[in-house]
Amino acid sequence: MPSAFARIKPVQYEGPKSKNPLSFKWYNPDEVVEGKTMKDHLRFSVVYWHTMRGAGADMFGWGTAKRPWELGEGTVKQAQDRVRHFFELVEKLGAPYYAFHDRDVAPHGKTLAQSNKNLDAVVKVLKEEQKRTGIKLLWGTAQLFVHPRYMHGAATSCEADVFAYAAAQVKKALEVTKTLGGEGYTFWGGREGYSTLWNTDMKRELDHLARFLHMAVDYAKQIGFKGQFYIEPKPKEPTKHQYDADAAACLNFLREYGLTKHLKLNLETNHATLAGHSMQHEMEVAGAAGALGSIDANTGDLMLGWDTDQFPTDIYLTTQCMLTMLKYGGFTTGGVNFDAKVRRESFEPIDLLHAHIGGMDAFARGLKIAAAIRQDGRLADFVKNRYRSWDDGIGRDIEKGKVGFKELEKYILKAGEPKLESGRQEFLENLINEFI
Ligand code: XLS
Ligand code: NI
Ligand code: NI
Repeated sequence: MPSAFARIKPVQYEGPKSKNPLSFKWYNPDEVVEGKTMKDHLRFSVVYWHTMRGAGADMFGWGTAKRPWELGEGTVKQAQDRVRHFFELVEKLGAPYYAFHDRDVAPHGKTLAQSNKNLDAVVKVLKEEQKRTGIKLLWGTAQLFVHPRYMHGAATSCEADVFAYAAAQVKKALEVTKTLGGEGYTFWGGREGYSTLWNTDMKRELDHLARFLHMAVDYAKQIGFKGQFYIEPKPKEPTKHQYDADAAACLNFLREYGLTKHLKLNLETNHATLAGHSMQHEMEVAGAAGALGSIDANTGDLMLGWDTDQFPTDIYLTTQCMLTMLKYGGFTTGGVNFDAKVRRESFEPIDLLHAHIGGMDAFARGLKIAAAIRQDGRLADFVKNRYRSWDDGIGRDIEKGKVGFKELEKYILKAGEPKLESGRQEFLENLINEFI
């Protein structure tokens, strides 16, 4: 079978001076940063859904993308062939990981049994290709939002039979993720939300979602799946309100239902901005709770209010991500997963290479800049110094729980008006620019 990427050479690091658009200017997999190779820091992952199945359609127009692997009748055989094109691309990019949904690798069947059979046939090829290339599965997931049966939600559907169907689908998805040695499993709440509260029993739906996640955790134990579970926040799209709205909402949900031990967060940049947050904010919220798991690396367009899922090229963004990631010890099970798609106008397969190369370079640069800022130390020193009043005296007594309101009243009557220092935002912005 002639591959769509046969003429492309493996992408190599050529350094910032190179004019070759199909080379890395910054991503040098074996280069060591803070004691670890770039490859191990960044753990890049390519997604199957946008990369292979994205056709470039939008609500005003048909797909535009030229995709040789989509020419066919949508058979299982075609799905198997598509996998080989995908692995060739990932291999040439030198990305160590990938991620997929059950229904984007294999076609829907008329029955669940048929869908499972289709999936098994494709998983066989995924396994062969993983073995051939050494590329690993970052996480698997089930697509619980495309089929009309999920119109009211999956785990939060008003129909118990839909919950049962979704459970059966996730059961199978967990099994294949385990078979493929997946390092994680992600729950993104596809249609778990509502369009109107007039028809919604929110409390009951949330209880059901928690029940569903507990069942998944139990089943993983039964089959010996040891991968990390993730929940992926998103505030809206496709529903008006998604229950997993942002990192804080997810953490509250996990705590309320006794699930914090079992799930970490998979944060996505464009979802953060839809929630009115920066990606760094979301990562800090997760990191502070010990739940910073993985990231879906993309970006939105500030002029458009949608989940446009563009490839990340903004060095400030990647620097912020990597600063927070390094602060919390780096990725362990997770990675930088490009949940991103090329623009509708970028319709040729080669655009997929430009897109991923740009994203990988932007993150490599962000990593190097973050490491340089940490090595320099002025930023960390500034923050540490800003909180020095808590290191001894009354500050330490408050943190240690040694004093209450009465003691503080007595203290402040004596000490008088507090003395304040500037937050120096502009000074710090200039400092960061020294490194970018
Ligand atoms: C959609 C989500 C989705 C998840 C996987 O907005 O980002 O792609 O990452 O189901
Ligand atoms: Ni995502
Ligand atoms: Ni998204």
